[in-house]
Amino acid sequence: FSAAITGTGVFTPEHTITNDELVAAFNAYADLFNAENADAIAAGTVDAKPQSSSEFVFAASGIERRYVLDKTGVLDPTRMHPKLPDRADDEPSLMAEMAVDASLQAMVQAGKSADDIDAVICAASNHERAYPAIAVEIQDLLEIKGFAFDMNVACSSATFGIQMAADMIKAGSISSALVVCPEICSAHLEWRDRDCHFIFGDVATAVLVERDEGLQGDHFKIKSTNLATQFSNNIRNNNGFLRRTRDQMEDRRDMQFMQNGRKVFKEVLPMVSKHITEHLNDSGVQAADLKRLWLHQANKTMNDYIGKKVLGREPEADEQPNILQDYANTSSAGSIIAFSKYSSDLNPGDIGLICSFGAGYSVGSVILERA
Ligand code: CO8
Repeated sequence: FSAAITGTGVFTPEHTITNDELVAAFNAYADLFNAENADAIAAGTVDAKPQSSSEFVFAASGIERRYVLDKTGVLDPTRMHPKLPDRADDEPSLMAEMAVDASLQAMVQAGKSADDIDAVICAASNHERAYPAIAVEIQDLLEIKGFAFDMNVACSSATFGIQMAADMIKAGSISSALVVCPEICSAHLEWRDRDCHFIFGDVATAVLVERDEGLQGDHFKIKSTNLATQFSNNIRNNNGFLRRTRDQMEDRRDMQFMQNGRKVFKEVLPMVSKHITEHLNDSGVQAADLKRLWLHQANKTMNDYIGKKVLGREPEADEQPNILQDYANTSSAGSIIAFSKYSSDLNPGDIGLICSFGAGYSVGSVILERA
């Protein structure tokens, strides 16, 4: 058997935060902090919070705005994180609700119903609770039979999930699976840290992967997938179920996203360019054959560099579409949003590559051919 992507969907939250709005809130928070800590700052025991700037954010990342589930909490200088009301156990969880929205879009695009789907993989950087798995809840809400499970490979969760689905299809154990990536990045971002407060946004994506046999509608054949990981502490979040076993857990900085951005930047570029080049070589695909690269959406300069290194020349704007200017970094969902929005114009036989990279480190690439 072989596998194909037959549908995609993107759930986009209603609220957007522009860089100017974000920076105004951060600077108001910094002013408050500095006023409250004026004596300690004067005594040299606490560092004053420096101001952020929209110009820096755009120049450093290429991000212009981001979508979030709740804007008011994030922009309240006395709060600086989203306010997402608790839901009763018999109500759909937030992640499940977002994923169901994206999944229904993918199913409509593929012309498939719940009866045609055998499995659900919820692949994301954070899961709203420990158990029951969010994927099983999504399966229940969509009335899909078969099985479902959660997995986490941070920003590479989508490509790792696509390989899991494709491999199960190739092995003959299922004939189709939904790979969903609901990402509530606003909840793990430290909005009070100017080094990273601009980085993330919220979104959910869904990809329907099916056995490539008698498929009628538009689809992309999965020619091959390739995954790699290499341990690094440069992107880390220490939040987890051992939290309450530790002392001084209130408001600890390491319970949110932390990174050594400069190091990540330097290490990502060679690792990802090499990974893509080797995957292409192993699959007998020339870089010159690639019509499109759908890259992880973290940083424009990083993507420009990877595109140039892989193609051996400056990519044309439509060869390597970015969505990060509008969505910011949405972790595992970024490359899938780019694929979902910028793939329908490819012609039969055209080849493209999805590549994710993230904490772990983790890199995943998927070579696709338009049927
Ligand atoms: N406003 C004004 N000034 C600021 C601000 C701000 N908001 N933030 C920092 N500055 C200042 C700093 O204090 C510093 O000042 P000084 O030079 O006096 O010390 C100066 O600006 C430069 O700061 P940085 O060195 O932090 O700025 P960079 O130019 O490095 O940009 C980035 C920061 C954008 C975070 C950059 O380092 C980056 O993109 N790194 C790559 C990592 C990344 O993209 N992380 C995103 C999340 S993780 C992820 O999605 C996975 C990515 C790849 C994983 C790897 C897998 C193989």
